[in-house]
Order: sequence, then structure tokens, then C-alpha cells
Amino acid sequence: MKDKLQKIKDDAFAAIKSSEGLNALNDVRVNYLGKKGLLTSVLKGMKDVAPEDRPKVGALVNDTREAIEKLIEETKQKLEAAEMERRLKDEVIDVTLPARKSNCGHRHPNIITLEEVEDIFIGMGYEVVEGPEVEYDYYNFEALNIPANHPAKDEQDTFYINDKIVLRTQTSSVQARVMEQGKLPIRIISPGRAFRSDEVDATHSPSFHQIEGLVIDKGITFADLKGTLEVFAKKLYGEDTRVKFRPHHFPFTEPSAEVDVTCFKCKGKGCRFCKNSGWVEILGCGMVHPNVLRMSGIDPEIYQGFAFGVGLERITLFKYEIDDMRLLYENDMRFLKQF
Ligand code: 2NM
Repeated sequence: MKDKLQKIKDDAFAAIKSSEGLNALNDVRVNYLGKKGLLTSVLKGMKDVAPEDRPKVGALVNDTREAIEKLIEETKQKLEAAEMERRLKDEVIDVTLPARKSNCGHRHPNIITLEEVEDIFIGMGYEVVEGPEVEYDYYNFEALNIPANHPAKDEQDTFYINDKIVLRTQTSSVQARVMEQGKLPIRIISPGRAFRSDEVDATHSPSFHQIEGLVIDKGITFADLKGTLEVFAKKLYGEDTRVKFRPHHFPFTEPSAEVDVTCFKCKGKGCRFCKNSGWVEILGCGMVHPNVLRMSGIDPEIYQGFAFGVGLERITLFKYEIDDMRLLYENDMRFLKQF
């Protein structure tokens, strides 16, 4: 028995010394000391040992176990130290290497322009109001004095969900909703997405953005409209910008006008961009039609108002001298990184 234990001990020591890593060392531990290990099988054979010899043999088994455990523990610590040494050598961090640059995104040019326009009007006491993109025909057309047979309502131009619901073709629908609530005076802008069944090209997209403005109070005149939009144009395009009002027609305003500003590219001298006129159109506007006020329960004999509509993409293209609207939607990083 003594010889047998000595042999187990010698074999275990040899195996421990030759184990090359923590995993191999653990295998040795299981082989010799584990539940089905060699040493345990000796203990199981104790029943064949004469009773008077058992304490001696038991002590011998324990000594063997302790000796093996001790060597395993020492070897484990050596292997761990070696492993740590290796990692410290291999995983050196070179603090002099250039850092990897993180890619930080930023606002889309359309949003930069939108927030600039919002700031200008908030500065003049306006509130920003939003509304649904999927809208009742009533708020998109009827409440805005656009009757059933009007060409704007054609399926060629408008996306219909059903005969009562459309994708809004303008954000004036939000203003019809605000007027209907009856809280006066009103001083709002309503920015948002609008939809028209247009073919995509350099100046058209079936989904685009508008910023519409509405002011309603007692004694509002066309002079208020002119003054407001002149301030807006100068703040957006620079103090030397001049504005020009051209008569126009919109169903929801009377009188109506389109507003031109001096060409930002040639400063009014005339260039390819402004077709040599020195002017570019930036928005439509007018005095709110009495029918529109009446539809919303506002008495046009007491309250008057003006409204205007700006195409957000259009003024973004002008501001950054971009010549194709599609660039705003394609999300090409080479384009977006420039803003
Ligand atoms: C435009 C041009 C002129 C407009 C009218 C209204 C409302 F709700 F008061 F009737 N909102 N926006 C308006 C007027 C919009 O866009 C070119």
C-alpha cells in the first residue's frame, strides 16, 4: 500500500511539473484528487486493509493528498504569475499612438434652416404649432376656401387616403385647426412635412417641408405683413437684402402676393441663377380671405389677419447655394459632412 501511494505521488508530481498551463494543471488535479481520481480509489480500497492498520494507511493517504495539493497550489501560483508577466509584456498600450477619431453627427441642413427660421419668428412673439400629416380633407382644403372642384384637389396633385382623408398638401391645415379653437389673437408658425404627387427632380419632391405663418388680430393690415416679411428676409439672408411683393393668387388669401428677395448669389446684379433678373422668389403670402375667417367662426368685420407659406427646402438650397433638392434627401455623407 505504501509503495502504491508513493507511486501515485511520484506520478502526480511528474504530471504537475510537466503541465504547461492552468487547464492542464486542473486536469492533473481532477485525475488524482477528484471524485473518481486515483487517490480516491485508494481510499475506497480501505475496506481490504486490516482494521489495526487503517489509521496508519489513512494518515499516509492524507499526507499524500496534502503533498499533491501543496505542489498543485505552488505550481498554480507560478503559472498565474507567468501568465500575468506575459500579458503585461504583450498587452502594452502605446499612449503615443494617435487616437481613433470618433464620428460625431450633426443637424441636417434643412433642420439648421428650420431652427433659424423658428428663432426669427419666436423672437417676434410667435408660437410654433404642429399638427397631423394625415389630415381631413376639410382642414386641408375646405376650411381654406378651396372648394370641391378646385384643381389643387385633383388626384394628380394630392395623395388621397380615402375621399375624406389626405396627406396634407400644406401645413395651413394646422392653422385652420388653430383658428377653429377660437382663441384670439393668433400669432403662430406651423412647420412640418407636406405631400404632393410630384415627380422627383432638382426642385420637386413628393414629400417636402413647409413653414406657414398666421397672424390674426384686430386691425392687422398688409403693412404689418410687409414689415414682418421684410424683417424675416433680412434676418435670414442679411441686412442688405431687399424684398419685392408681386401680386399673385391663392385661394385662402386676398389680396395675395409672392415675395422675391435680391439674389443671394449676385446680390441683384443678375446671374445664371436668378435668370438675370436679380431676384429670386422665396415665399407666398396674403391677407387671410374673409371666407377662411368665417369658416372658422371668426368675424372678418372685427378681426383681420395675414398668412404666409415658405418652402423649407427652397430656402435651404438658397442659403447654402445647393443646386439640387435631391441632395437633401439622399443622406450621402460626402454631402452632409459639409454643413
Ligand atoms: C401660402 C401663401 C399664402 C396661408 C394661408 C393660411 C391660412 F390658414 F390662414 F389660411 N395659412 N397659410 C398661405 C397664404 C400660405 O403659402 C405659399
